[in-house]
Amino acid sequence: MKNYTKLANCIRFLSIDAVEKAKSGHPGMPMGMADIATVLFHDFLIHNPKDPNWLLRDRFVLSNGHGSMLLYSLLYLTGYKKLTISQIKNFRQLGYITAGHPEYEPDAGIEITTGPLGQGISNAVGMAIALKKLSKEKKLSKAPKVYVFCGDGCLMEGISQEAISLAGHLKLNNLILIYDNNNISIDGPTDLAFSDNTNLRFKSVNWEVHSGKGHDHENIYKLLKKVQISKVPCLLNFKTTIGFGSPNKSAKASSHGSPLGSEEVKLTRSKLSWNEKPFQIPDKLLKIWRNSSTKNLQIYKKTKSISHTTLSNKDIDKLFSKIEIDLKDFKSDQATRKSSEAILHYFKEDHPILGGSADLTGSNNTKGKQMSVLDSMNTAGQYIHYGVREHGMAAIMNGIAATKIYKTYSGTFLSFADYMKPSLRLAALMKINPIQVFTHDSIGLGEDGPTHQPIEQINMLRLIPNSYVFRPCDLKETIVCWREALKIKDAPSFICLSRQNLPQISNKKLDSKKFKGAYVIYGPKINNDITIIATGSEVPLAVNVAVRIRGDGIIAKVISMPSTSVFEKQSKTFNNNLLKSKSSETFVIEAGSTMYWNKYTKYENIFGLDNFGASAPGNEVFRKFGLTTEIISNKIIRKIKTK
Ligand SMILES: Cc1ncc(C[n+]2csc(CCOP(=O)(O)OP(=O)(O)O)c2C)c(N)n1
Ligand SMILES: [Mg+2]
Repeated sequence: MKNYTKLANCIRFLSIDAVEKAKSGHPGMPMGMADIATVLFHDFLIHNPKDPNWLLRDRFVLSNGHGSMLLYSLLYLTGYKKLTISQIKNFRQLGYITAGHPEYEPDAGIEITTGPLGQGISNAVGMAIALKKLSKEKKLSKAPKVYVFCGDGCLMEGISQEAISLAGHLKLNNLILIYDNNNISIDGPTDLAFSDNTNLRFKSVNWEVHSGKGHDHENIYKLLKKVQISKVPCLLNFKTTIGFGSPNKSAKASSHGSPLGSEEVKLTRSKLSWNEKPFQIPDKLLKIWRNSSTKNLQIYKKTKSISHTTLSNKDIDKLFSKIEIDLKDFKSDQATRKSSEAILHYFKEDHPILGGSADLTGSNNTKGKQMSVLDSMNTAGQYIHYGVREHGMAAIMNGIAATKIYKTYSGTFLSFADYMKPSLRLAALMKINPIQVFTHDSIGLGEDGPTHQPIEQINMLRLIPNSYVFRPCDLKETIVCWREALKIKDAPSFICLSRQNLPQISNKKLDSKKFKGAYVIYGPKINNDITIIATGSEVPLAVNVAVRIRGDGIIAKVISMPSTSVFEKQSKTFNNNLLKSKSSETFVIEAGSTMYWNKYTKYENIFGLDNFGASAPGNEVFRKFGLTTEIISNKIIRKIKTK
């Protein structure tokens, strides 16, 4: 056996020294998990630092992302080119990839962004799903594995239960969760707030569970060996000591999140017999680390040429031109969620697409008719029944999207976007591209009432930097929005769709080849008196208003704006020209909170609602909140005539 203690101390002291130099960070976790990480990387993890993007590598996820120096140390020691010693010396500094918490950088071996606890476990479930699916499609004998480190915090977070429950159900035997069971979190010993029987908890959701000693290299090796051939996901529950090696701070919360301090660093060096200068790794040890992945070269050579296909923009354009032509004569009123379904029916079995819904398949209309269900028997399926687990679903989708193997989408009601927000934000931060289909997108859903009627959600989504919000008004707009969302490589998309039927009105007006997020759907392009912007189900309402006020001599142009995000990326000239009117009065109609629209016009010109909806048929709820042709027309007429 190798001298794991010395190898592990390389991780410990790189972490201690980096945190010390940065004057901030979390030394306790890397010190506590160094032994397990060392055995894992030397003897089990299949990766190639010289080719970080090797498709069939194992994935390593640090769900307890505060221990980021553990990951950076491992990547430096094993020889990832982007992770130089200068990166380690500049931990937490501007412009370096060694950020406070790991930030997605696959070229450097950072497989996912973590930090918000619980997310990484769930991301790993998505990676395991994608890798099993890929392996089945490629007829490989086994799937790459996903190893995840997590701490007490990740397991206290509710999202972890959603993810492990689905992982157990799907029998993801390529998923190995390694628990840093150190009984410490920030406030002190975990018994302040946490008395779960973690092993029983995992067993109850069909995991294989083993307990081990996290500083006993033989024991760590034995358990990692054991789980290589499991039929279900595995938990390795290792008892560890946070801050291992620090005479005064080990096993204490004080080692969690601040530098040890120069005195304590000295004492730790002495205790662990580490006589090197800060950031210095003895050549002999570095060489062993650098050679640790040579064991993988054979499998690397055998599988490096295996690749996966993606849907190119050209493929997408071709498919969507066909959809547009096929459906161009569709004239009936139809909910946009149904229009969306009509599009999904065009996806083929061999398209690299992985859809799903959080138990609302029949309401979100998210399942294309040829899509087979992905389950423990059919690991190559195209559709996941996520169950009622929205937060878990969004994080699992991030894991799928981060592998870049499949384009993933799924559905729930727009009002439940709140349940998913932390993961939606992380998708945007990581620049990955899952698509969320949010149906029942306004008070127009009616009788299910205010708990289900979204108000502020669409604007919550619009406020997430680097994300795309779509809210089409009919079938043709839905086709264009789906096409655009599928093409986006570096941001998540949110497609908001109606429950209620809507007329087909964009046919002649929307130039689908030149989509700029907004266009004139009714009225003259120039020399109009006023401008009315509307989105989704309120576009037909806006057109009715424009027709009605024409009788009073007011000429309005109606702008349908199915994507504020796309529109706001256009040139100022284009945008100003589109919105221009003789009176410079712009009105907005959207059945949701008004605040976002302040940048387009003044508060009194916005027809929306800053209140919760009501339990009643949809058109009555619209009337209650003043969103009818008559009420809006009268208000506009009064305003313009008294100007
Ligand atoms: C969602 C979320 N809530 C709170 C935090 C702040 N936080 C960071 S680490 C931590 C304690 C985690 O305890 P544990 O996982 O046991 O880590 P250890 O101290 O053992 O390294 C907390 C509360 C966070 N990062 N994410
Ligand atoms: Mg802990």
